[in-house]
Amino acid sequence: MSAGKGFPEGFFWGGATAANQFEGGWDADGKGPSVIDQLTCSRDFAERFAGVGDYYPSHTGIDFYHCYKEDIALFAEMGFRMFRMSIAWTRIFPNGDELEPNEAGLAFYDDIFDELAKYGIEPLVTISHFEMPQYLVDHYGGWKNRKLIGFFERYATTLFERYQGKVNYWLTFNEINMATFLPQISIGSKAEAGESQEKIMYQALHHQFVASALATKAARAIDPENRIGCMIAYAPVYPLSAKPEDVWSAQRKEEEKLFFSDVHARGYYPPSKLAYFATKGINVTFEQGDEEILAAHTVDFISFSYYASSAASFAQSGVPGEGNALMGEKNPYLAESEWGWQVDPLGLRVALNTFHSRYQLPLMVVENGLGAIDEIVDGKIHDDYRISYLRDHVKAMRDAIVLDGVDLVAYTSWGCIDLVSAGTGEMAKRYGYIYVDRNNDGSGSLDRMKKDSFYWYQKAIASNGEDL
Ligand code: BGP
Repeated sequence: MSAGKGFPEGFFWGGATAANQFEGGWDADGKGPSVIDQLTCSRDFAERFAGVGDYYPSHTGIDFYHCYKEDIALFAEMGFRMFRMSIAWTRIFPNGDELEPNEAGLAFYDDIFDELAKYGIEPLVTISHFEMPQYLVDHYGGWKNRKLIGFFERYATTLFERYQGKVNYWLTFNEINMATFLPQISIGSKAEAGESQEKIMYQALHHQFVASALATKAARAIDPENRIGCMIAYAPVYPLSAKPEDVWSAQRKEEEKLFFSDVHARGYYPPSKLAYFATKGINVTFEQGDEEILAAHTVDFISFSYYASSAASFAQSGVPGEGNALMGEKNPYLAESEWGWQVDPLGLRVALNTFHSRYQLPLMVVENGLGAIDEIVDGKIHDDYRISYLRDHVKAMRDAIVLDGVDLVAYTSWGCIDLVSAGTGEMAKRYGYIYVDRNNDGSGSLDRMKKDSFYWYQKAIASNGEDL
C-alpha cells in the first residue's frame, strides 16, 4: 500500500511517447504504412483527415529511430525510472496479417530495451497506439472485422515472447475510448452507406476488448512477471450547475467513459451500457466464449491520460468542446491552455479517486502535461508555465496518495521530448522537457536542447516528489 508521507519508494517517475509521433523512419527496414502515415499536417483535425497539406509528420517525427541513444541518455539524466513508448505494429508485421514477423523491426526494439536497461529504466510498452497497419483497413475494414483479434493476438504474443525478461509492463490499446472521436486512427472502421457508425464502433470495440483480454492471457502464460493494464483517456465530468438535470447529464457522461475501464477491469459490460444498446437498437455480436474470455483475463492495473477536466449541462449535453472532443463544455472556474484545454490539477485528484474507489487496482498516470508554444530566448527556453502546470499536478497526485490512500505507482508525463501532436499534427504544440528543433513544415536541425523544466523535473524526481 502506498499511503504514507509522500510518493512511495520505487515510484515510477518518467515520460511518455508514441512510436508514430516521434520515431520517424516510417518505411525503414521493412516497416509497412500505418493509418497515421497516410495523414498530412494541418492545424484542423477535420482538414487533416481530408488530406490538406503535403508534409507527413509521422514520416520523420523527431527521428528517434536514429537518435534514441542520445534521447535515452537525456531521460536517464533526468532520473527516469520508467519510459512509456509504443511499438509500431507495422515494424513487426508490416501488413498486419503475415505469419512471420519482420526481424529488423524486432531488433530495433531490442536495441531500445537494451539501452533503457543500461540506465535501469523500466519500459512501459503500449502495444497499439493510434497506428494500426493501413493494410488491415484496406483489406479487412479495420477492427469491425473479427479477424483482427487473431492478428493482434499474434502480434502481441510475438512481443511477449521476444521481449521476455526485458519488458514487464504493457498496455494493450492507447486511449481505447478515443474510438468515439478518432475512429480513423483508433479502429480504422467506417460505416458503409446504410450502416450506423455507432454500431460499427461498438462492434469494433468489442473486438478490441476481446483482443486485449486474449493478449492479457498470453502475456501471463508466457511470463508470470508480466503486468498488463488498460489505457483510458479520462477527464472527469463536472455538472455545469447544481441543477439536477445537469448533475444527471454529467453522471451519464462519466458512466460512458468508465464503461471502457469497467470492461477491462471487471470483465463484463455494465448494465447501463446494455440498457443503452437496447434503447438504441444496437446489437453487438458476442461469439460463444467471448463473455468467458473477458471475465477470465481482466487487467492488473488501470492507466489513464489526464490533461483537463470537463463539464456537462443538460441543455448542451453531447456538444463537444473546442480543441479536444473529450473536454465537454467550458467550465467558468478554470483557465485554459492555448488550445482551449481547461487546466484543473484538482481534477487529477478527482480522477485518481474515481478509479481507486471503483476498482481498487494500482493506478498509473501515463499521460499528463501542457501543450504550449515555446520560444527560444538567448539560447534558453524558460518554460515556467509548463513547470507550474506540472508542479500543481504532481502535488495533486501526492495529495491523492497521502490524504486519500490512492494506490498510484507511476507517472509518465506526456511528450517528455517534443514530438508531433496527435490532435493537430503539429510540432508547435510542445510538451517536452527536451526541446527538439523541428517545425511544422518539417524544417529544423533536429537538435535537442534542455528546457528549464528539464532541471525542474530532475529535482522533482531526485527528491521523490518533495522538492517541487
Ligand atoms: C492523447 C494521445 C497522445 C497525445 C496526447 C496529447 O490523446 O494518447 O498520443 O498526443 O493526447 O494530445 P495532442 O497531441 O493532441 O496535444
